[in-house]
Amino acid sequence: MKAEHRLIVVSNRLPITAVETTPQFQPSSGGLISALVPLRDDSWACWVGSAGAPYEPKLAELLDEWSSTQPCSFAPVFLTAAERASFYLGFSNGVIWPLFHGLPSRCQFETTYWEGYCNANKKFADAVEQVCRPDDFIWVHDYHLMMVAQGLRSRGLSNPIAYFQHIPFPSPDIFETLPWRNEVLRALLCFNLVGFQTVRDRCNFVACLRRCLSQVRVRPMGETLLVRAGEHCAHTGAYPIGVDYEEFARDAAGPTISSGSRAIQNQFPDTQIVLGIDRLDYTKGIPERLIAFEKLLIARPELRGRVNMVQIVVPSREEIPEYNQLRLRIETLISKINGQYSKPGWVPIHYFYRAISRNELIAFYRAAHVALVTPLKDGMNLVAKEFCASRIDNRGVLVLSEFAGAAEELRCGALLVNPHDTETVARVVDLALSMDESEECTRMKSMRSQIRAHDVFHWYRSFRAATEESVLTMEETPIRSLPSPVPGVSHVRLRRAFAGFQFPAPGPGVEGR
Ligand code: GDG
Repeated sequence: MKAEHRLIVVSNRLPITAVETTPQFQPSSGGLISALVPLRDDSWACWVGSAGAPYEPKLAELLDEWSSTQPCSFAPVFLTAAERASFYLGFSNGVIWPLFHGLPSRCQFETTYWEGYCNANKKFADAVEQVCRPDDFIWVHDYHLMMVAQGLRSRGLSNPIAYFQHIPFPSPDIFETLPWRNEVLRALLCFNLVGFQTVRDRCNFVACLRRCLSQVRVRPMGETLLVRAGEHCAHTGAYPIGVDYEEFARDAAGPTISSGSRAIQNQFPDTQIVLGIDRLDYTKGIPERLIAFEKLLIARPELRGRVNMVQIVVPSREEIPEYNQLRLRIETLISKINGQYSKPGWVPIHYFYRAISRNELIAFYRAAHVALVTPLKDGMNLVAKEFCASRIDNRGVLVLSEFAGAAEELRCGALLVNPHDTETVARVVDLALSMDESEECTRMKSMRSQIRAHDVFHWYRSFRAATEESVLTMEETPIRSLPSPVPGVSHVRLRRAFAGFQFPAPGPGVEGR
């Protein structure tokens, strides 16, 4: 591997976040961080992201110190409170998050949010420009940062820049409600590669290009599509994210988790556990799931005292009022159900509103009879995959929303449900609780082999290979048939920049898995 061929990772959050009001850090939470952390290898030169707090000299110093002990350096982006309000809370989580999850009625299309988003994306691009060398590969993550490649191209950077979107991409009827739809699409086409979780998302992206932009041409190129719209051009493909299967399986087999899982089962003697684990979010379908569980208790009263639901909710985006309202709704539903059906020695729903340790999480995965993963819409959903990876006993049933990206891969063994149809969810949970052992094993084995073969390292390798391919293809395509992907940057210049570009092979920690 040549030293100059390095990887710059860019995400909204660094893997650690400042604890408010104190100069301290804690690990960041969420699926994106869970997925990226195990991938760090020798080629990772720098991780650019927000530190989760405005600039403060003590914080910057602490972060610097901490960064020097890590395998790759960290370039913090410090956002002011006003920038955070418009970029993060306003546009990213008040517009793009609901819109891309198919909920346009929740969007607040404020021009000031859009302006804040564009300005913050410029700030991220500034930070990348400062750490970036001419032939570094830049890998941008998720919907907060869709304008970063455009910012870098306008500064004249011609590095390969790839984008992976962890959340869904909506259909044209939904996407076109965005007042800045064309700006967003054109900015996405400044990346060399635009990657999605599922084929459905990629199809939606192409359909949105066709609907909103003129002169759109699409050409299949191996595993990807080459899409062009006027002066803009990029590759696009589907790369379903995975989990570190071997690590989950190894940890699940260890003595700490085995005894932790037994301890949980002992606390629920003679009852089956139905498990839900989610970040607090309206896309995760938590109230609908609780209603389905109540319908199960109504339809099958003999299950009362014989089944427990354990719902773990990890606090998230607490400064957004809607999230607090959601928490209130969940807690009201739980107390109503518990108030109605509890009897001495048995409470139907056990509820945790906090993050638990990774060991406890895996112990719960192992102790559960049924994992109830029912988002209304989800890019992938790692909980579904982690549950299966942890089931070294090949037991446990996964009830999975057909609207989670994971459904595309796990239909081989999961019981798929429409999370809005709470009566059917209740019936399917009932089926799951009474499934015979051999069917349970066959289904779980089949999901585990899929998850093992398509783990997070497979995802990483495929995505990097596709970026390399997209750069090479661009070199081979005759200039006349391929308009410059970047206004103001000639093909000659791009070709010169990519000439002889070789992507570093994944480090030993990756290859070995
Ligand atoms: C986004 C997309 C996509 C949860 N509770 C605890 C805990 N977790 C971990 C899980 C899992 C992660 O958080 C949640 O990941 P998800 O995939 O379910 O959801 P998002 O955060 O919404 O992630 C999603 C993902 O990005 C990756 O591309 O799958 O669709 O929305 O890893 O294990 N971890 C610990 N304690 C908890 O209490 N330690």
